[in-house]
Amino acid sequence: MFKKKMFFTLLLLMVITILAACGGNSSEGTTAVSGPASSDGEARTLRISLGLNDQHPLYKGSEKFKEIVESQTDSLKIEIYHSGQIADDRSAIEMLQFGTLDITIPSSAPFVPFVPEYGVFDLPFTLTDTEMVDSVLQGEFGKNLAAKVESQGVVQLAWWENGFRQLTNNSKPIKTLEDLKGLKIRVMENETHIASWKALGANPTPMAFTELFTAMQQKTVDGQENPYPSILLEKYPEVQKYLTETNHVYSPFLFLFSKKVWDELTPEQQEIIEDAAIEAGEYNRELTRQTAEEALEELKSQMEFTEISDEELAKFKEAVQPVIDKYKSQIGTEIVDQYLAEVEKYSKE
Ligand code: TK8
Repeated sequence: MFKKKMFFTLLLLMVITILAACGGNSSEGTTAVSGPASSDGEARTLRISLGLNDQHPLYKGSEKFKEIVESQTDSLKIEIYHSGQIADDRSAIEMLQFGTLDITIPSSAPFVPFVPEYGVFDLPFTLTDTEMVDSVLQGEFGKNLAAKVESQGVVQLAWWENGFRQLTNNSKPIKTLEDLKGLKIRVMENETHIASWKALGANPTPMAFTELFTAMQQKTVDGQENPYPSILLEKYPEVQKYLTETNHVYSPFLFLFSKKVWDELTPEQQEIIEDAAIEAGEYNRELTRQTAEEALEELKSQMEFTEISDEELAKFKEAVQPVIDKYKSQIGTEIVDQYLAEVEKYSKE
């Protein structure tokens, strides 16, 4: 009798152990990469998922963020995962919503399906220089926009910088609107970008950033558009011959934090993290601008560089105006009017 009881007790223990081990994934079915809430004395690990590689100012800014946070408290540890190791932008945002990832810093475009108002930045040829960018993002407009995201289960702590987007392709030099006809361009998964490149006569293919290099290597797309630092540091000249300065859109990077995880932190931890995200954002912006200048010079030695004349640029802007008119209501008429007023105000200054 005793042996029988022992056997069933052991069997029960084994079953409990196996069930506990299978419980490692979060309830949402994604593998949890958000560290567990810290128990007494043990530091909590916060993981950052980035799409770009460890040479990019986005990674250097994240290292600065890690340095600041870990110098201010022993209760938090920061781990940085680059090159989409954990997830692409959209999946990473969804993981923040589930609380299975702590931080991600995507471009604004893939965030638009979550918060449509962020679509203002995809309206082509609106933000035209860094002073205008700073006056829009660092002022009331940027603050009010960031306040809209908590309903989506994320907290935006700061505006970082991706930069002004430029066109590369492997088919021919681009100097006129006519040259764009039929060009297969990878674009971000964002309706306004798709509509804009269609209006310019190209053939846009929406695709996650993590698939872009392979798509260019395998020639499933002719080209793509991204800021100079990404073009150089992601080694696009290895698979792209032609570079064209278009400045067609300015992309901010959004420092996004999972609201579920944020609410588990102490006020002191929240203050340290928010201040570090803002300070590291200033570092990231300065480094990105300096890198963009240096990258352009280096890219000119590796690729055939063309610019668009003012006369041709006027045709580009005319071609995309219907896109701005069409997407104004989808993004939100009020926020688009506020945004364009900010742009207009600055343009007159
Ligand atoms: C990196 C992306 C990238 C963006 C794109 O995660 O997808 O082309 O410009 O920077 O967010």
